[in-house]
Amino acid sequence: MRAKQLATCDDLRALARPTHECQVMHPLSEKILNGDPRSLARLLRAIDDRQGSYLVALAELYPHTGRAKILGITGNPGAGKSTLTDRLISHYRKLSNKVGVIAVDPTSPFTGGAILGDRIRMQQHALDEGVFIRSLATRGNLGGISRSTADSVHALDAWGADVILVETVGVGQDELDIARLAQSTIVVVPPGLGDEVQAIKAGILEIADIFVVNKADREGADATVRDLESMIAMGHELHHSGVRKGAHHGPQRVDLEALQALAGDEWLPPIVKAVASRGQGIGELCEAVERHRTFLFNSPVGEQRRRERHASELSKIFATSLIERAMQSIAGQFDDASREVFLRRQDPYSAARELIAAFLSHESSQLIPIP
Ligand SMILES: Nc1nc2c(ncn2[C@@H]2O[C@H](COP(=O)(O)OP(=O)(O)OP(=O)(O)O)[C@@H](O)[C@H]2O)c(=O)[nH]1
Ligand SMILES: [Mg+2]
Repeated sequence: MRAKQLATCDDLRALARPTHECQVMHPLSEKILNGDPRSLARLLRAIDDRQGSYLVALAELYPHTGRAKILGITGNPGAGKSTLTDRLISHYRKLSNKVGVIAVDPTSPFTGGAILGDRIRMQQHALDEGVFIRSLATRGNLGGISRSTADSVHALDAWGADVILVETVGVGQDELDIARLAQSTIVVVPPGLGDEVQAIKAGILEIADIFVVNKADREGADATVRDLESMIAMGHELHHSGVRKGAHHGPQRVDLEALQALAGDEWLPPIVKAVASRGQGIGELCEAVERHRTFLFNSPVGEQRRRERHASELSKIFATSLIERAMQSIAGQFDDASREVFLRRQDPYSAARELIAAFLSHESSQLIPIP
């Protein structure tokens, strides 16, 4: 005999709703699908505030997403990310693409000037109906902001953005998470970082799909390109395989073609030199973006990357929802357990195991068989 399906009380309440209720779309969804910017702005505010029925709207919009190019632009403070973003907006607008921009700003509430700076810098696009710019301040709540950013990307995608640019300062773990939302992550590096290039390596190298050495009008751009080339070669542990040219001191040239041949189907991040303030290098950057998209959409390794991106989004939502739900049902027990751990009467692993058991038992008492 087949096991009876189980449903929670909430599921049953949803099933008991009159069917016509399910057929009416959320008031914002329909307008957003028709490209209305005001409704998009309202949904983005609701997403930020986690307010109202924004999840219903997002669920309705999701089947209409997946069309946009999502580009992350990250790098150290002052590297020229906003200037580059501004140039990319102009580039894609010339191609008649609709563009969405999310500028995630980690500025503390005490210094909060940078968002204003971004707004002014991008102001030339403010009256353009084909551009939607949203600044999100993190105010110390980075975990929350990475979720809001992901949801906002879906909303912009459903609104009809052909390109979505997400600018974030790539410093901490949560900002790296935001960068990972993107299909193609562009890491902007100014010249002259020297040893600091090594320092940014740890987190940023893994997420870079394309490097931009910006401010190439300044001294040291070629040296930075060489630093990055060696970093990429080392990252792929291929530097023993004869891909370095010459034998002089300091960073050596790397034969990128040989490296690519050795890397096979793996994507090696190209390095583009740019002077964002003068609009130089933007064409090359966009060509690199297109090549990366061809890799993502036309190769098994690329498909694997896209699957992993979605799995990672689902896993984060699953984990957060699970913990929220568990905390609701066993909040009192959690407080008791943390006191026991504090008093050294119980170790944290045993306490966590007991909490899981209490949660599962609470949940199963809520289950009722579907008749
Ligand atoms: N010389 C030169 N200056 C540039 C270039 N690109 C940007 N800048 C300048 O660098 C400064 C910082 O540029 P932004 O675009 O604000 O840099 P950002 O990375 O967005 O900065 P934050 O958002 O504050 O982290 C500005 O004064 C720009 O005008 C460039 O290619 N060459
Ligand atoms: Mg900026």
